[in-house]
Amino acid sequence: MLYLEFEKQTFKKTVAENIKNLYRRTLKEATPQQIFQAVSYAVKDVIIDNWMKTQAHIEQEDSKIVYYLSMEFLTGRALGNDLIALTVYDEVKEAMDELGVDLNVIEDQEPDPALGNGGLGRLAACFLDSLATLGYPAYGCGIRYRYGMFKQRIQNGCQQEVPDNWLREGNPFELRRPEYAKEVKFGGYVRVQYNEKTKRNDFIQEGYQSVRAIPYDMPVVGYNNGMVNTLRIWDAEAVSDFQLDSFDKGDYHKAVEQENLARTIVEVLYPNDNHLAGKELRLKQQYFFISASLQTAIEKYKKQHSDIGDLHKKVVFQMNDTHPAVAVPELMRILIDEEGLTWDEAWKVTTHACAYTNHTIMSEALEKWPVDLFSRLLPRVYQMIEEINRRFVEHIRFMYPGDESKVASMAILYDGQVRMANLAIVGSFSVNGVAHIHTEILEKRELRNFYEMMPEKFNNKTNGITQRRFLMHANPLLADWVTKYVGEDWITNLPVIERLMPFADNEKVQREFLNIKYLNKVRLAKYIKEHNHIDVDPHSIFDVQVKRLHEYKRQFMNILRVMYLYNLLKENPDMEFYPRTFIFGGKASAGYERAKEVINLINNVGEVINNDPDIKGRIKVVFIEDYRVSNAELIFAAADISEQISTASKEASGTGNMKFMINGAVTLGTMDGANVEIVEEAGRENVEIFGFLAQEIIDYEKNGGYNPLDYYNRDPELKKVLDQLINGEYSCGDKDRFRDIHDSLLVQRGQEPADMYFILGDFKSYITASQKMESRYRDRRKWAKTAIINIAKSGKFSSDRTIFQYVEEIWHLDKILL
Ligand code: 26W
Repeated sequence: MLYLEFEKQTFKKTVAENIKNLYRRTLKEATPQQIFQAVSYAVKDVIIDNWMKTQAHIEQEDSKIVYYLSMEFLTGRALGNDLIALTVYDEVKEAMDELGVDLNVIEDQEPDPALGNGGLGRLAACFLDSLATLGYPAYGCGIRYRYGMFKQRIQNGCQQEVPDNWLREGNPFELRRPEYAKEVKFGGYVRVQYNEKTKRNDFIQEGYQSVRAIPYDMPVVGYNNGMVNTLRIWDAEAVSDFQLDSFDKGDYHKAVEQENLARTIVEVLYPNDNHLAGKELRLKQQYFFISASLQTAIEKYKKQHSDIGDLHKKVVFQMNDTHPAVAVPELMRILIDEEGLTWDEAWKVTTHACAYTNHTIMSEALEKWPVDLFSRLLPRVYQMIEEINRRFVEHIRFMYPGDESKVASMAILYDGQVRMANLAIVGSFSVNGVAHIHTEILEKRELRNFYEMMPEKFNNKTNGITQRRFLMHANPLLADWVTKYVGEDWITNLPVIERLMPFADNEKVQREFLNIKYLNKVRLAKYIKEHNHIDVDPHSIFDVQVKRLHEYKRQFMNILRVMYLYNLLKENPDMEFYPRTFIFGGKASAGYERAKEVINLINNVGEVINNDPDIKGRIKVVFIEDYRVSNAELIFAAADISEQISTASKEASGTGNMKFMINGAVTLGTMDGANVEIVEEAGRENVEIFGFLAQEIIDYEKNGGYNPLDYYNRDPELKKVLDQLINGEYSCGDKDRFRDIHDSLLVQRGQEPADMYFILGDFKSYITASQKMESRYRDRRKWAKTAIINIAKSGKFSSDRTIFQYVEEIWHLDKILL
């Protein structure tokens, strides 16, 4: 079916009209940014009709809706993506060409909405894409941060954070919807008052401050199906405009405070990944968007239904990690205080409507709030938590009489803290991990007591990525090549990409693949030349690690490997050595000193190696500044080797690993997260695996016995590399610059053991695996075969598969047929 009648001449006319109306300019006079705005408005015009139709249809069918609650949505740019979804990318490119405008340049005008940190936020964006494409009714609910993830600048080799004012030029894809504004209340106290009519106590929050939550809607366009879902992100405004006369009434102070609250609450995304800062403002952000989103869902439901006790039949709330877990007590509060349900009725609805996804076992990421902070900010919600906790603890004691250790590990309120993960588990009907090994670790270790008590809640949903953005948009050459051999079904049914298998051994096909990879490497080399002023050879091996900086992800181990290879080459200038370009990218949280030191080390090592004539350019080291969705697309397409080297058991899933795979890069990694499933799919012989297994790491952590000094003392090459960290070699003689990260490997710090992430223990096997990759690469035909098999076996890792499993096993939604 044709969902869009695209008329090139009309489109061109609309663009010109838009430029005139918006800027009083002709196309010739317009800046690229102005053309971007004009084109985007023209595209939105097209989308709006489908958007309205979809929403009317959902209402008419009275479909069940999933509300995907997430503090982060890392959508990336909309224009190119929407054109692809509308299947008019090529036509619009043509139309623009005829106007003398390069569509790529126009796409580059759009800022990346960076409303997320890393994996969790990008996963949410992939899920929205798949939901719309598969035809399921869904709302993404989040926050419209004024400032998203900071922009990263590298100065003198160090990370500098620059504010990201992504809304400066205006966002043509959003729709402000003040008519759906909601009030959200903070603080004050709860007054209890007997109600003669209902014969119940009323609980009335008084003396509070409130903010007005204003929704902005962004369309989420399904691929070639006419479906448009909504990403609803909330802005905050003061409830009443500043009134001078309130000064006279004596509420001047309060008026100012309310203004400030509204201003600060959506000001900025917390740039922490896997680390809780524990700031009150973050809890305010959480409650703000959750309360507004739940109010929306309930209001929508009540438009068509009178029995609030059946809410869970039409609505499901998926909580993206514990950040939205306040949804559990907030829903209880609304159902009891505002809708008049009894506790038991409300609990039934809540525990049938809420579901929770866990994305990490890193203990520093566990959300806990001090009781006094929580109860001061959300007094009535806190009372709900107290009662949920009281009943749950009673239940634990009933099931495990005399075993207070169960209470200690599972209670929601403990040690003066609210434990959000426990709240999320108790309040949900489903708890899922994001890769097999991760779910298994949750069940057997991290959440073992919960799993034993309520095994039926637990399930796995291995993550996925959208092939529409990460193959079709990111790598048009490879996308066309895939289509040539398997047809275009892969766009909405990725497993058919396995039809490539018969071609994996075909020399002509291999040559085509290698050529496309080469062209993509040329494209990235150009980007690197422009941004880093470094010449890299597209014939060299592009060995890439891009992801947030974190000790457990072990970028440190990677750069130690580069230092090791450099030493080797210096000592044996005539050795066989295939030219290799080591590419890094990723942001460190602003306060994460060790991660920033690693960024500094990478850049300094690059500075030394890239300028050493002795090695004749055979090693290059590049740190790509400001890694984000838009440049990620260039990077995945150009990669030969995908570095997935986390300490086993620590990376819940990873999704970058899948983006590399689908672009024909070969994984060099540990048996961690979804790497394990990549190995299963691609076959052991088509990846390079090294390092301790998760069980070995877990045993070391439990029983001790790991001593990094053993490795340091026994391996002179490794010792040399570590010593170079503190002899000034890579810091212009400053012996202290890298002392902290050096010591983190060798010296115990209080509770923290030396080399917590087993870098020294894995180093040797990492080097070996890395060298094996080099010999694999030398055999060009064999390499092409391996890469093609990886692409062919990537079918499982589409987020379409993941979403289908969520729908079938958790959400139980019906497909919309437009
Ligand atoms: C409270 C601070 C904070 C902020 C973000 C704690 C935890 C997070 C996220 C859960 C971290 C995150 O993004 N986790 C990643 O989620 C991806 C999607 O499931 C996985 O692929 C990654 O392995 C996991 O690290």
